[in-house]
Amino acid sequence: MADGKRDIHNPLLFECAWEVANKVGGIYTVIKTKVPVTVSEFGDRYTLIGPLSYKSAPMEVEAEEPSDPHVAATIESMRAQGVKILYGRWLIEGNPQVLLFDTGSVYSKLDEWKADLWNLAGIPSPPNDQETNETIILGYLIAWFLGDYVARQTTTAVIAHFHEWQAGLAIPLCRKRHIDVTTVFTTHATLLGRYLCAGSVDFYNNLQYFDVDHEAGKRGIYHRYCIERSAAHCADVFTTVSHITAYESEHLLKRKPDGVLPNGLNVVKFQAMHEFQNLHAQSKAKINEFVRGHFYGYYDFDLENTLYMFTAGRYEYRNKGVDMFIESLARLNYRLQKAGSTVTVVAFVIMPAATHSYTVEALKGQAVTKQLRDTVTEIQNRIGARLFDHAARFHGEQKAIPTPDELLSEEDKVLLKRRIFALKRNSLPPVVTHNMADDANDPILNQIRRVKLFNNTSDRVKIVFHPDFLNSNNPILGLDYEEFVRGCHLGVFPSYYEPWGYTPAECTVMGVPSITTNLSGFGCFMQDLIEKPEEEGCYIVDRRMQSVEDSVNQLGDHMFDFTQKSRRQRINQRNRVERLSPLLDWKNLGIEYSKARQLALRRAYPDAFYGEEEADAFAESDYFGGGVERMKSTNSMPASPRLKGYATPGDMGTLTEDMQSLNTSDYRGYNWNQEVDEEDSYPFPLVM
Ligand code: G6P
Ligand code: 1S3
Repeated sequence: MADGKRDIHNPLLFECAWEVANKVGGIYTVIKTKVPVTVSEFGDRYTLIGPLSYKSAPMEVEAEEPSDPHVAATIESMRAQGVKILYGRWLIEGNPQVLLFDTGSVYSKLDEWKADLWNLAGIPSPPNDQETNETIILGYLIAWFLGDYVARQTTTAVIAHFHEWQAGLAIPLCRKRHIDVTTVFTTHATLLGRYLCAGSVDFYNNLQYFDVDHEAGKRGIYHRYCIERSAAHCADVFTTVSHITAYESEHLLKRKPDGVLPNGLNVVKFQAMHEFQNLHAQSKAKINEFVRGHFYGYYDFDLENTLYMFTAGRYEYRNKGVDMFIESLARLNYRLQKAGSTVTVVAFVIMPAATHSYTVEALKGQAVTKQLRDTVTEIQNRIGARLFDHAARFHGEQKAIPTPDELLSEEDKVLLKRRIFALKRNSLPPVVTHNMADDANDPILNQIRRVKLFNNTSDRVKIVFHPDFLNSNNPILGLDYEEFVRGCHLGVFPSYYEPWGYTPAECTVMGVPSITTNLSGFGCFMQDLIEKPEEEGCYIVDRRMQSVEDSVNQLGDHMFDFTQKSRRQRINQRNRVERLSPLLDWKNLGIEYSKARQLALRRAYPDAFYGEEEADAFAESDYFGGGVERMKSTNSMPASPRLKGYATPGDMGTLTEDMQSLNTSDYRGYNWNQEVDEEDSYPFPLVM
């Protein structure tokens, strides 16, 4: 542990995560988008540590020799003992140093380390849990590196920041081995929370009553839970990504987090508003192309009067609220039909699942429309040539304008008819683009079958389930995710379990309205910051204080109201949404990470801070020089969103030593404990 002699003014930072240069899910986005602000604070005193994935690292990382001689010596010593390491620069904005360990190179040590883990921390590890084995190896490698490094480099303080249990095992090891680093652990969810919510448990009403060891054991994740809990308890500073997950962590991991570090994005502002609006129109045109192909034979609706809604994310049917989304779509369909509406809604579900590639029907749809387009282009060229020739020729006293029959030849008509006849089909447009590995038991397909949204002509709501990531090289829906989001009109994310939720945040910075819930970290964050989020195009469904039925109705109402907006209203709303993006910019939110690191240094090296006003001043300062931009209203711009009076999101940050001494679990205005003491003894009375 800390010996108090290290320089705490220019500390080194090692940030460790499973998803460094290795995309699996949301943590990759956190790490990658945060790099520019972290590099601007630490420069080359910052290094990211993760596992070496031979699938992605060769494309993402450029090998380089470390400039820090102690890092070089440590790596050399580990290599001499058989550890394969890639050190270099991650080729992303900010170009940070990365240190990647090949876990496969030291599998021979697994049993030894498992035994050590049991002796040291009493954490068991079953033989066949590959994810845990990887976690153990990565944890031991990181602890090995840090221990060796701080033994060589003895002058400067070292902060080690760990994300999620899969990178967090090094924390108890650092503590038990008295390695002279200060540690921060950020959890992006809790293992038990995710498992419990995915079942049919009334999670939020029972949070404080779960027998955590028993529940973890019942689900076969006791050993993983032990790793997560020990990381949370052994860290100098423990944080989460939202207040709702802080509350969950307090009850499930049994340590109240020191504070909340909300997730940001690397926001790129356009010079002029219309630029992102133009991007919407361009991307929408590409989605239109897909829709023409997918619905061939049944394409009887007007694309000028069609709205694109979507949900996307990790395939967690209940946690991500897909159940609620599909149910609400069915009700929306009924309401639009009943109202005699001419609006069509095409709803996309983008969630990767096990598949055996595209269906023939889905591929055929794109092929026949492409053929039709090629034929029309050929005919168009021939008509152009005939028209030119006709106009150029001398006609004497006769008319110079040709008749349609003179322009469209019999051969052209036959060709065109053949292409049009090829658009006939015997089946309805498919609701899924791929052959599912387990079609009969797929929860999304079963729900679609239950509510009978089969893309009939009479349906005003059509549905397309794309069970794979989007990519511009795909033969179907060939757009990158960002392009796709920009082309859509509304993102719908009615999550039940969502520690943060990047999907609606990404919509916001791209100027796309979204619906989320007050059980998602993002939803609570926006609700806390903005007075009337729905007026800004950020709709938040209440899934806490009302029944499921009422939540579905509320979601349905938001969707229905959205379909009633005019194009002009939609354009205005997109402008308003886009103006919220500074709230989600790392340039503003990065300060919470800085505070966490400061707190860690203060806890590990209290003597070094003795008599210094600096640390206190730091917590108060406007570190990134601006905070959330105050949104000025001009005549040409939509009115400013009304913020709730916080100058910066940091004002709502909770990371102070004081927080520890407060006898309240008020993470940001929610006085959870007080509510617990009230009559119904529930933090929020959810009737499920
Ligand atoms: C953007 C474009 C406009 C276009 C509009 C369509 O704002 O700049 O030219 O008319 O998108 O909006 P909509 O909501 O109907 O897709
Ligand atoms: C987690 O990923 P998930 O989709 O499994 O971490 C993300 C990044 O913090 C967060 O946005 C998300 O809510 C969590 O659930």
